[in-house]
Amino acid sequence: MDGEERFREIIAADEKVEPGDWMPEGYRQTLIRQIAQHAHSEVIGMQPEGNWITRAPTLKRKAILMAKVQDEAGHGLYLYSAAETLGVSRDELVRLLHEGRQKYSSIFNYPTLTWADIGAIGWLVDGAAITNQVALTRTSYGPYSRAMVRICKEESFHQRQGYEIMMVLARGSEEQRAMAQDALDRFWWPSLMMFGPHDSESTHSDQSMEWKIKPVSNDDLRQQFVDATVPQAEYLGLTIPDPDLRWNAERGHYDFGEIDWDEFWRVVKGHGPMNRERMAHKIEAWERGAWVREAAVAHAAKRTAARSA
Ligand code: BYC
Repeated sequence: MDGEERFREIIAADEKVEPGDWMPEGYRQTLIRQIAQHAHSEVIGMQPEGNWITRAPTLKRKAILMAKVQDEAGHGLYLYSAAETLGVSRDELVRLLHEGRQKYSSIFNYPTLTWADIGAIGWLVDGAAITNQVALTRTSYGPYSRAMVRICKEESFHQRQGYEIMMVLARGSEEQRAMAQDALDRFWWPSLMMFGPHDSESTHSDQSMEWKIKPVSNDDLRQQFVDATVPQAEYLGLTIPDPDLRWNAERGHYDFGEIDWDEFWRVVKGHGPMNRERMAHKIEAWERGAWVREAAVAHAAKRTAARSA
């Protein structure tokens, strides 16, 4: 059986494509693009929450937030490693990001103005991320799928810690409730945007679904997220900022209003509230950390030389 035939058989049988297997060049490039974008999102995603580490209201909250932000760095590492199995180096991917030739998730271009935003990010942003990533555990590329399994376990802790922050605020003073509502108002629509454009507008969906890189479509995942999240908002006693949101008994799903797609594309194209700041900070941190990477490489080389002596 030739490579192409074997590849088709693996996809049809819902088995995993592994790094040594033959794969179409388009499949490899699509995975590199998506996994790199995912990795960059995890790393840039440390910034909005990192912003609150020094200001978390208690020592316990600070320790939890530090652990969460550290987890995101770890997720970035798993994902860069998964991308490297496709024959591209992490340095190259970082360079492409810094040159603006690869993307990261639109959601991280919004500011975190209050402590409640940390709750909203855990609840909504990690909640949206889990919805997407649980589906991706079934992706056809083995290393990406396995990275997702581990990441989802950690994300579910992240989601709960965010929801718990929201619960405390929603049951707190009037001022705290108002903070929680304000965070929901600002993060609701950007969270729905995380799932990408409508299926009809999505450039890559048809091919990615045929290759089973994407097991579920953008719109179906967004609907899943809305259906799961509305009852959680009701439990908190908070109002989702969408006048068109209502249960549709016929469909068995919530109907919801239209996303502001102009805003989405503006943010994706680099003109969101925090795009410039996020990238400037990322590049500065990369440059400041050069000596650490150089020292690690020199140390590894010394150890290899010592072992072979
Ligand atoms: N933001 O054809 P489409 C986390 C782009 S981090 C920016 O549907 P695709 C966390 C898309 O790239 C978790 N760009 O694309 C971390 C494409 O542009 P190009 C992040 C977006 O790839 C820290 C164009 O629009 N999760 O959880 O088939 C703290 C057309 O879109 C976005 C992932 O990265 C967007 N939202 O589907 C807290 C999940 N949406 O490349 C939490 C992995 C679309 O042609 N990624 N674009 O120039 C995916 O599942 C898919 O890539 C997407 C998009 C569903 C996002």
